[in-house]
Amino acid sequence: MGSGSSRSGRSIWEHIPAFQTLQIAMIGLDYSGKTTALYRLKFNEFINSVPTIGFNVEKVKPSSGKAKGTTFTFWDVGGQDKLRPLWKSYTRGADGIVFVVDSCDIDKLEEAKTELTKLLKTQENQGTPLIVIANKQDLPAALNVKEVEARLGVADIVGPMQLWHVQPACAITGEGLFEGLDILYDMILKRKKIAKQQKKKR
Ligand SMILES: Nc1nc2c(ncn2[C@@H]2O[C@H](COP(=O)(O)OP(=O)(O)OP(=O)(O)O)[C@@H](O)[C@H]2O)c(=O)[nH]1
Ligand SMILES: [Mg+2]
Repeated sequence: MGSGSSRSGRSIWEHIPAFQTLQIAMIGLDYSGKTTALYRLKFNEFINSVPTIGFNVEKVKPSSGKAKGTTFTFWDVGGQDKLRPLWKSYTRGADGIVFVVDSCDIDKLEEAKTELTKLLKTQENQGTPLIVIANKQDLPAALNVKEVEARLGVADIVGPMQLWHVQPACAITGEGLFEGLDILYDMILKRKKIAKQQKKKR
């Protein structure tokens, strides 16, 4: 086995080594469903949440999918107005950003766009893989994933090299959440691979 290979025989750049924990900042406006999503990912059950004042932190280890065996530390930060200035302390240095939106609330989507734009303007967030969770897809009033993507104008506000994806989900049932996590994992791997190649070139 050559250098750069793990015990499984795969290149270490095809998965995250078991000893490495990925840091994920989960943000978004209040009432979008972040804490509901966090507990669904952690315990695989619905837990009724109250508005988060401050943050919640949980380790999540998927038992299937591409990210199986990888440990993610999820930082779920409260989304109320007065808490939003704190977001950047969590996104700084994160391996991935999860931005949760309520797909039913058109006014709040506009506000979410403003906040996401502010956040992505920060140089240090521009390269971080981003997954937008178009949450509450179970509700009849929910905009579909394409409409959410268009209203947020994600393509126009991400950094030039930023990897991103918009994932439809329902945090109550968990539908779409682990698929989203797998996609985020893939983007994080891709980014690490690119960073390694660039380092080699120098
Ligand atoms: N129908 C439906 N309701 C949801 C979904 N996800 C969350 N909710 C509900 O939305 C409300 C807000 O959910 P939270 O998870 O507390 O929202 P949050 O983003 O953590 O809010 P803050 O902590 O204030 O930032 C709760 O009543 C949840 O039960 C969903 O996918 N579908
Ligand atoms: Mg919360």
